[in-house]
Amino acid sequence: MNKPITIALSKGRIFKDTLPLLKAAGIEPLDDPEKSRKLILDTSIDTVKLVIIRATDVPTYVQHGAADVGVAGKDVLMEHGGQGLYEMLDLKIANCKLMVAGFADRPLPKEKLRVATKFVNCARKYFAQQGRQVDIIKLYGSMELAPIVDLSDCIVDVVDTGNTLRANGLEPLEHMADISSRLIVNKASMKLKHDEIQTLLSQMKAAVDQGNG
Ligand code: PRT
Ligand code: MG
Repeated sequence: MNKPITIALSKGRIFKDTLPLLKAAGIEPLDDPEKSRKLILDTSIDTVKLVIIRATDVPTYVQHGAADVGVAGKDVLMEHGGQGLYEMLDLKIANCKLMVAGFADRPLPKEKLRVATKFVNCARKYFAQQGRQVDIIKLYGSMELAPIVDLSDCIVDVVDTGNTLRANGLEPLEHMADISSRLIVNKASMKLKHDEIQTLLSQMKAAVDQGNG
């Protein structure tokens, strides 16, 4: 019992929304990642550490067992592919939608649609399923700029309020997927640290069910 557990989290909305769920499992970080430069945080439980990394890196750490457990958006998981990990629990936090967005008054071209996105795998799969021919342009951020400067006809991005789209003259055009964050677990850890992880899962699930997310 009490084997060490490492949990991978990203700063910002996921960290903020995961805190109350971790607290329900008795886990409270001893440092605030928004203030500290530490990348590994101790917690109120000696054997539990948090690693603070980029949101897109969380599945990679968990896949390779560098973290036993992680919290990642479904968008990031779909893009990663999910190899080497189990998606165990919908935490119902950081909710948003994966969407195609563009100019409302400019119909999307039927052929050679130019799509700017950081979600290249999700976008390729979505348009291929519909038999639409696309050129994918990989970007790392500020996707909304791409149609404005005619780098692309549309973008694929996550949307919450839609304010960022509207501020740039864009609108959501097609709904691709509803997104929330998931608790993921390394496949080997699930066997080797079964009791510790099951306890964590059931405590976090109880908090999600009570609406603490
Ligand atoms: O920011 P960074 O480049 O480090 O990485 P990241 O953007 O992947 O991380 P982070 O922390 O911003 O997002 C983590 C996860 O939160 C994502 O993987 C999503 O699952 C989820 N999430 C929920 C969101 C949003 N809501 C969201 N609104 N991720 C990003 N956004 C962006 C959106 O694309 C827009 O640019 O926030 C901006 C504001 O959104 P609107 O629609 O409310 O204007
Ligand atoms: Mg971001």
